Amino acid sequence: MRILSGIQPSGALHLGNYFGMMRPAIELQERGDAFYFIADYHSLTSLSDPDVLRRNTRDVALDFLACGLDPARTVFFKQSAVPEVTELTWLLSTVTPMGLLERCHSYKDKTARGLAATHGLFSYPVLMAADILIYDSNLVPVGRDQKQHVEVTRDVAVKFNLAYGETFVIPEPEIREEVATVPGLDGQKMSKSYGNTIEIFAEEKAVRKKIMGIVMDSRTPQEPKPDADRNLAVQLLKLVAPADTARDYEERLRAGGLGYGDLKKKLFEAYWEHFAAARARRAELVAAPDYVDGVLRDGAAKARDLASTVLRRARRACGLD
Ligand code: AQP
Repeated sequence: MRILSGIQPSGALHLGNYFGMMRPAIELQERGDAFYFIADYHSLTSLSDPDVLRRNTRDVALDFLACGLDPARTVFFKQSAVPEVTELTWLLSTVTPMGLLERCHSYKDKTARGLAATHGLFSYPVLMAADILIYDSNLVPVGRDQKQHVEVTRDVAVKFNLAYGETFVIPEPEIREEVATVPGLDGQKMSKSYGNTIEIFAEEKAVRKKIMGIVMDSRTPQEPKPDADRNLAVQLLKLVAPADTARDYEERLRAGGLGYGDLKKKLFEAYWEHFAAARARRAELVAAPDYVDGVLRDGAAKARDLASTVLRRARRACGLD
């Protein structure tokens, strides 16, 4: 089974990225042949500073490796190190109905939030289809926000196969219900562009301030809170704390007697502890830039090998060769 997933270097990675995609992807390394990439072509739809793109790309590599991506098992590479994917994007775009792209939420959401309405942003799902299909991927671990794009990929692959004969594997999304949409500091989906994130690796003081600043309602600590399961800090605590700790805090909040300040303090402590080992590993990786470069270089060579084979198959199928 081949597993494929990507992450944009469009800003610092956060708990939504980690629990929605990185952790499931890291666990899936054990179950198959994993290909994970840093989606730098994609991030050009929202980033226009070359230095920032270079720095973010490096940071994503460090973050993913620190969190447990194992380059001995997984092919890890920069999307743009495999330019074959852009050629496949063109082939796929010729069978992609406009209506399919027009129905995608992401374009509407992002332009509504002020991103430039470019062709790249509009056709992003076709590049994503190429990302997935060019590695004959079977499984794509993603957060719920990407489900529609994996469905577009499936539709495009079926269209191409119908037009030119069996060429592409039809992939399945893998979405974990319990972390399908991790909420941000304001309760909306945690997202780099909403400014509501808790980064995986940020300065202690800055994250503490963010967590302690989560706005709660004005009920007194003594008041029982029957809606404790909907409390944002409880929801986040369930992700980062041991299950019995999270359950205990939820029960104490429900019963009354636990103040929001103490709950947020616990959330910060659990968050800090959850990523302690990864933080130490990241510091080691920062000091080993040649190692990180080597991982990405080796990954790109392996990815390119497979991508060229699949691209050749597609070129032959549609008559270019
Ligand atoms: N809040 C979230 N809950 C669950 N999964 C999430 N993902 C992102 N946010 C959440 C998943 O992370 C993977 C990589 O995402 P991405 O950075 O490539 O793009 P994104 O989904 O657009 O992430 P952001 O933070 O929301 O970035 P911006 O603001 O730049 O658009 C994907 O699998 C995604 O589902």
